[in-house]
Amino acid sequence: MNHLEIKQQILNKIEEYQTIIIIRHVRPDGDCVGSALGLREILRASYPEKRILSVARPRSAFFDFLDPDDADVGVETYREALVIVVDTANRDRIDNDNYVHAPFLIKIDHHIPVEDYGHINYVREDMPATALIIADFYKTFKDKLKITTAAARALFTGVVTDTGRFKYPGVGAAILNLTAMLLECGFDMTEIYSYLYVKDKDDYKLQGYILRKFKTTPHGVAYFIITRRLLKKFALAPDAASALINVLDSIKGHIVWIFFIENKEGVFRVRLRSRHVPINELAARYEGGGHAQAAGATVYNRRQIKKLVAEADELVRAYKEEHPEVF
Ligand SMILES: [Mn+2]
Repeated sequence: MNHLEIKQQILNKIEEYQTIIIIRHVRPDGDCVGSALGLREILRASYPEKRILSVARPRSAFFDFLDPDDADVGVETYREALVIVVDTANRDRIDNDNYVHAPFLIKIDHHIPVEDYGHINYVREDMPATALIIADFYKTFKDKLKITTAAARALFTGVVTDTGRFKYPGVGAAILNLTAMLLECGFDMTEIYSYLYVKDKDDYKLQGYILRKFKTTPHGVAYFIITRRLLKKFALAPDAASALINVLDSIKGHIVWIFFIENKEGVFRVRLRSRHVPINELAARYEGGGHAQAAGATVYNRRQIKKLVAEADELVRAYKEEHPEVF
């Protein structure tokens, strides 16, 4: 089935249901929140007679500049609702368990398709943000659908956060054209940046600490372990700390960078990033996955941290050997 056929099927389902509940993944990032709220606003504006909700557990206060989510509703409502899950690769990461009661489930995502948990699975790996999939969906049916300033603002937030302010691979003319369409809806881009760039002073102090203390491997992996003790010392939530991974993103010769964040005693969430060399297969060996250049995993002790770092180092060694022109 081509993209247009899937989009048409999704639109048919949206038209068929009176109640539509949009849900997302745990620990939502800007793209996840932005695509959920953007889709909600587009559907509300387009179908004022329908009940359209974005239901999720409380999100980080960082996104308070976006509209709030909706209060949850009873299971009975789910039983007659269309549920759309955005930005979520696998069932385990869905943050709202009530979707199991829904008669129809649609997955809209841009991560590597590890699990087709929906009745319709619309996965666009060519899109660097789910918000762009929503923007493109609107564009495809713009004769039927309406977009609002609030929708465009939320989607734009998703696009800028998931593309690293248009810096990551996969951003080309088509993406910038979709983004231009959002900007034409008349929100203040500078205002959004003013929220996105602001960090707590403790963030900056930890950033300085990381820059002084990060470790490196012989072939070019930079990594840093954030223990619970460190989180406490800098009064930071694990999510805020893990967002600092970009601190290590431009160290000459170090094309893979990794954060290990201890979220339970001895259990570390792993964030992997890279230039050039794909790291998602490495992540998959440690209960994770993701994109070629941005992936996540989990390790359960220091020995596994060592092993993962050694494997990343070997990956970099092999890559540099095969691509001497890059270095
Ligand atoms: Mn995303």
